[in-house]
Amino acid sequence: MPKSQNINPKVVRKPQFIEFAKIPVNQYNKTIEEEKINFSAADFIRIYRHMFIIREFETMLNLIKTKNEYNGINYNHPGPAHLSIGQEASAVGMAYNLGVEDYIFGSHRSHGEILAKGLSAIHSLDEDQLYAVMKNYFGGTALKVVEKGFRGDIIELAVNFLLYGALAEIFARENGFNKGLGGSMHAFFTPFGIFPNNAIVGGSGDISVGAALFKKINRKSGIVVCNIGDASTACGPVWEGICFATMDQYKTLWDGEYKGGLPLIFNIMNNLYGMGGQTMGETMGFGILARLGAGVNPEMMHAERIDGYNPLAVIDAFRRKKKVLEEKKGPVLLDTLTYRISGHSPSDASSYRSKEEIEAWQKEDSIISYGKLLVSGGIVKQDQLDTIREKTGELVTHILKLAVDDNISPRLDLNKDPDAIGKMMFSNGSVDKMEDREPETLIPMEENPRVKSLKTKERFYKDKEQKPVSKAKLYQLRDGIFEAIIDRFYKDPTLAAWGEENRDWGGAFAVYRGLTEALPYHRLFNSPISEGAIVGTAIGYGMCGGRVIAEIMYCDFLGRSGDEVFNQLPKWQSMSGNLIRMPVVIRVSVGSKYGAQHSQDWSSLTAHIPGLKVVFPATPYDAKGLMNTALQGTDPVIFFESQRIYDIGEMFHESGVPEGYYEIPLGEPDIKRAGEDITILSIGATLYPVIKVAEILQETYGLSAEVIDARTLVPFNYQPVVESIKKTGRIVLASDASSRGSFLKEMAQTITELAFDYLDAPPVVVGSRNWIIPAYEMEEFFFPQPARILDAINEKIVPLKGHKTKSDFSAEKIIALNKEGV
Ligand SMILES: Cc1ncc(C[n+]2csc(CCOP(=O)(O)OP(=O)(O)O)c2C)c(N)n1
Ligand SMILES: [Mg+2]
Repeated sequence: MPKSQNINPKVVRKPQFIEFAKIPVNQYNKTIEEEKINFSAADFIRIYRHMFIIREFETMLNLIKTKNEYNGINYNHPGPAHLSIGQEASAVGMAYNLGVEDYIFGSHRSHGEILAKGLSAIHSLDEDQLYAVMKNYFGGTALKVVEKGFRGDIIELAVNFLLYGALAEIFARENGFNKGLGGSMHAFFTPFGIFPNNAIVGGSGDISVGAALFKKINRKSGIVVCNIGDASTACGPVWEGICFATMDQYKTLWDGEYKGGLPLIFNIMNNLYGMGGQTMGETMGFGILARLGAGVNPEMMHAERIDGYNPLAVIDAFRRKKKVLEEKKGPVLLDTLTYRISGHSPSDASSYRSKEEIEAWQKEDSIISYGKLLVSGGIVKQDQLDTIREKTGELVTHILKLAVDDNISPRLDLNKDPDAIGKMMFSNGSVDKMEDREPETLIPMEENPRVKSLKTKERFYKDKEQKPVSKAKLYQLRDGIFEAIIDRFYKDPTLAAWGEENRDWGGAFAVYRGLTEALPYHRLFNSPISEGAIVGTAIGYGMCGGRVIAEIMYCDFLGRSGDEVFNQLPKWQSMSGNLIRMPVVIRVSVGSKYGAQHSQDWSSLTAHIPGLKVVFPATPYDAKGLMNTALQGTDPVIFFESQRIYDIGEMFHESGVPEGYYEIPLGEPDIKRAGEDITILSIGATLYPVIKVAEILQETYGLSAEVIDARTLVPFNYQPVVESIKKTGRIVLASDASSRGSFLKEMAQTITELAFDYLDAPPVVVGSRNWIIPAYEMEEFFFPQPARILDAINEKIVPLKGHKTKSDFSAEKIIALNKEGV
């Protein structure tokens, strides 16, 4: 508990100076003779070969992109190819000491890193293991291609497999490592510890932290390397990831063997440029990038600049830094200095740098220099190196031939199965626990004070005498969410939860009250105010095999995690060819009373993004059942909770909220009130004003309304809604989201298509106004209130006898408002 760490004013107000230690810059100075202790001749030569394989692979890609031809093979590749010609020593040096249990993450420019890590993995595995990896991957389809007619050992077969899998992926072929759904900027191959590249600059900055957390929390061996570019250090996810990775609590508050820093290296592939912006001297102010470590923690992240043009200097640094991580003193920041001789992309005219500069770096080309070093050190003769180059050219030519042949390497057949990609959007698993071991908890669940107190609560909002239960005795919606979550914590040992004020405080809205007593720090902890990294780390944790609940305190703050929620979380399952799973639940609390930046319902934004499941319960029974299902699943779920109804009791499920475990399938709307004359479909907390509308319709106008609670936005079963409309012929839809572009509009449009023949009037949407949300005292003018919903029904669906309309739903008004943009 941070309470145990007293902050004494006498100490913190004392005058003093902060002292910075020296940051080493290019301090590697071993001779080749000295390195002979560390490397055999075969090792030295293997390093050369790996560098040259990368060089030739990318030279081929460059020629294919610019000339549509390599060694007599013609091909047009319209997709991306961000080449790293010049950076090979950095990639090979980085991967040299890594085993398959060590994970790398990358950027848009990571072909070299993938190949280097793959080649290093091939070297570290024995032949049986290697063959098993290749045979088991997607049924061995890629293996079959490279195995045909191959003569050589398993290691060379695996080299063929690696190059083919990567190239087929770049060319969007089904035999690619990710079925062609990842492509150049997203390719990965987890059996070799190669985790996703990322087309969003800096995207790996927080995801990789989640992977390191997975290793730490689940006591897995291996380290994580986050390979990102120098320009990405200005990106939010990178800074937030660094903050997340360097929190004091790992060293001060986490217990026993969990104490200590994360096993993570931020390896900045510093090629000195973004696309055209020069980081040192133009777009950043750090001068030497390694300086960034200085401000982050007292260890200065063990930052160093290393010469990424010399593979031996990089290997040396990684060997030393791995030790730092083994001593639990991570994370580490490496400024791996390198240079991109190729353009940012093949269309880059290099207008931002001089010819002289490029030539100067070419003169020091790492492969040529390293080759000379080996020759001068008596390790190899020049003709041996020439042979390696020649054979590599033949290998790359062979692989290219295989990858561009439509018969050998077809694409996913979308003519045969037009839904093939759609089927890969979700994994749709149902898994009690992600690993089979005892979950670590602090006390038996029955001894938990909140669990005990919930036993005394009334699980329906009225008692036996039909009197409303007092708030103090009422089982509330927040209790339903709590019960589902604590149950899973005692079931799934990998489950961890984090977010702002998650521990001690009990979650900002008391959903987690009682969890601090139940769980050690490494399973429930407070995060920095880093909404991007809260979600980004959850993504990394999930894709490595852990289940996680991350919390966004207010829906409005989703904007801060926009990239993670829109670009990362939804995409990695399908971009892996549906190989990885993403058991990540993001709890998002929708505010009220706090005005324009703390009360918005953005559920529609998330529902728009393919690859996310979106849930918005409105009752304690639904909240518990849906959270149970979300936590049983293997897909990313955005779980919205309205602050307006956290303390509401169960009003619909007459036997109350069950004490035991039950699931409610995602996607099934629920009829909360049966009726014959008009259907009202609501999302989230709007259920309650809608129920009021149904009562008024019945009592005042003699109309019986059928109220359907959507409960889930994605997936969604329209059948019950269509069945309802078959009876009623009318529908009004309501939710708290601003109506323009909302999910209600999507639903209204789909319903029109599905139920046009049964409708007597168009589906009418009553959302919130297209304004800022005003202060609580004016909220009634913003959110859909019963009167406004009745106005809409009266004006647009069925006249309500004697009803006096206040809101203007006329065509003129709709046109005028849209014209004004409100
Ligand atoms: C968030 C984001 N902004 C901009 C881009 C366009 N872009 C692609 S690469 C790049 C430069 C990245 O530089 P750096 O991080 O140093 O990596 P490098 O390209 O040098 O390997 C830019 C601006 C992008 N892909 N993502
Ligand atoms: Mg760069």
